[in-house]
Amino acid sequence: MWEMKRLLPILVATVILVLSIGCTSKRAQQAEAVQAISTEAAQLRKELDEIKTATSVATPTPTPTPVSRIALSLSLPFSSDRYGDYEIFVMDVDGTNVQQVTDHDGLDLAPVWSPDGKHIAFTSNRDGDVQAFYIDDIFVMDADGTNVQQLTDNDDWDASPAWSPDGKRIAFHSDRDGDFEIFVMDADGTNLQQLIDNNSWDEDPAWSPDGKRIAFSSDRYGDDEIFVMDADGTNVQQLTDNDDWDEDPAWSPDGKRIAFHSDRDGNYEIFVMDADGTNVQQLTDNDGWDGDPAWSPDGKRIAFSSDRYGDYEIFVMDADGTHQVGMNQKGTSPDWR
Ligand SMILES: [Ca+2]
Ligand SMILES: [Ca+2]
Ligand SMILES: [Ca+2]
Ligand SMILES: [Ca+2]
Repeated sequence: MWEMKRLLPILVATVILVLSIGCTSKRAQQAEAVQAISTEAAQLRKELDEIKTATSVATPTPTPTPVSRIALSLSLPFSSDRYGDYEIFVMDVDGTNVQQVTDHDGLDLAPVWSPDGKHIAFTSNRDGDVQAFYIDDIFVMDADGTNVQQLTDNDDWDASPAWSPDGKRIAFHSDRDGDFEIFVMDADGTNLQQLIDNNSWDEDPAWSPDGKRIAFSSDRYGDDEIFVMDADGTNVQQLTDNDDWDEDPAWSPDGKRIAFHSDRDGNYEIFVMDADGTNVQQLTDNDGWDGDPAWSPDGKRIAFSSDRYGDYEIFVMDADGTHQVGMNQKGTSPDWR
């Protein structure tokens, strides 16, 4: 019995020790489990952050689709100017939402969108005698009409600007050497190059969508024909050949076709041909003047101006000449982006 009395505390101590070891062991296991969960959570957070980073790189902020609009020039009806006060307007493709983007006594003509749609190049005599029709320079402005910059500055007739597809250069025609020639300059007006030098009128440059060629019209063989040359002025090829006036070439966005206007039926009509001059098709046919063709960005339609109902108005048709619709908007020189 005494033995039991002696042994009991030892036994109790042993039991407590065993239980204590057991508890300690369990706490250790719990701690290990917590540590493992914590490590796993950290790893998951790291992976999640990596996924988030990867996702944000893979999907940049989407660029809003630019709204397709048509720029045009229009003579304001209530002007004291001798030739009227031409201003540049832009409108939606259905003829609504018309906005005036220039407001100057000078003649502001022939607007052309930069390829990114942010700027409009145009022709104006605003820096000099606003009564003088033949003293024009090339200007560029933001698409809302602000930030106007003058790119050429002389007393000759610089007109018909055309952007290169990369937006870095602008071609135009000028009579600074006595007759019209095609010139090219950087989009800020520097680095001028003359591409043609002869005694005829070389006009209306239009850059091919791949940037490699420039179409233009020239009367070097009597009446105007459509020509095309490399963008450095070499390798000139004649695309039309007839006794009428073929002018104002415009490349389709895929570069396969060239629209132009011609008076080969007595008044002007819009025609389209393959880029090598073959497969000519007449798109308009009426007694009025139809000209200034400008392709839609998707190449499915062509905007143009026509006085078939009296005043010059902006029209749109399918690229095969069907569905010719007046936009109920007076104006000339449409350009579509
Ligand atoms: Ca004006
Ligand atoms: Ca010339
Ligand atoms: Ca001709
Ligand atoms: Ca006609």
